[in-house]
Amino acid sequence: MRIDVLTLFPEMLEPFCSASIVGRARKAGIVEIVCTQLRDFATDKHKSVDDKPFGGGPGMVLMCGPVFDAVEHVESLDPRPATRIVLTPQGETLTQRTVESLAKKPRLLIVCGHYEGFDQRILDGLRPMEISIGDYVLSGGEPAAAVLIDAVVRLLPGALGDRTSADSESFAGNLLEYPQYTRPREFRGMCVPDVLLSGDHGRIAGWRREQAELRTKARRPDLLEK
Ligand code: 6GU
Repeated sequence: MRIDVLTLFPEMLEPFCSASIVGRARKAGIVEIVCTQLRDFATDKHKSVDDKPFGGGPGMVLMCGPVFDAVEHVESLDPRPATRIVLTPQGETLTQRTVESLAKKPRLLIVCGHYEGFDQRILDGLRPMEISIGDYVLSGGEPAAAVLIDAVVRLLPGALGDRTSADSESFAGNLLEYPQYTRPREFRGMCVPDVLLSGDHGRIAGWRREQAELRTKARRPDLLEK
């Protein structure tokens, strides 16, 4: 897979994309991630990418010209068709289901906004998917891009190394994860549940399933209704 990111702050994303699972997948050639500076596509001498909103109001709006030019330039660098994504709090909330469908695409092109938002003609003209990562406000799309890239890349074949698969995890089966323990058996008077030390794999699986259900019922009953 190839992922392009158009951003005014590539320095926020580059270290993220070089570390941990994403960094390793990149080194292994499982994903190619290219961050492109949107400001390089500004056309005036001040290198403007944003301007005041027509009709007045606070803040600044990302201009059409640099975004269209950057999208068209970056798309021309590779023949695979890109799924265009704009990160915006106005978008559809990201879910594991959407992540799974994006992980099957050959190429993603992610545009990070800043300021008050995008000129509406960017959305009308480029027809991207509009994605939000939740109901809270970020200063820009870069943290959301990091979230999206992480969630997608870990699903690519080979990205998690020797693990069987990612799909026993929270949300894949609409249940939260069961509690996990490792050494030591006792820490500051707190003990690992006996069942996990029993060696009885049937009982362990039953206990884990029950714990996952109890936890989901208590914390995220909305997941059980789905
Ligand atoms: Cl994608 N962008 C911004 N600026 N804020 C957000 C968001 C995105 N998702 C949640 N909040």
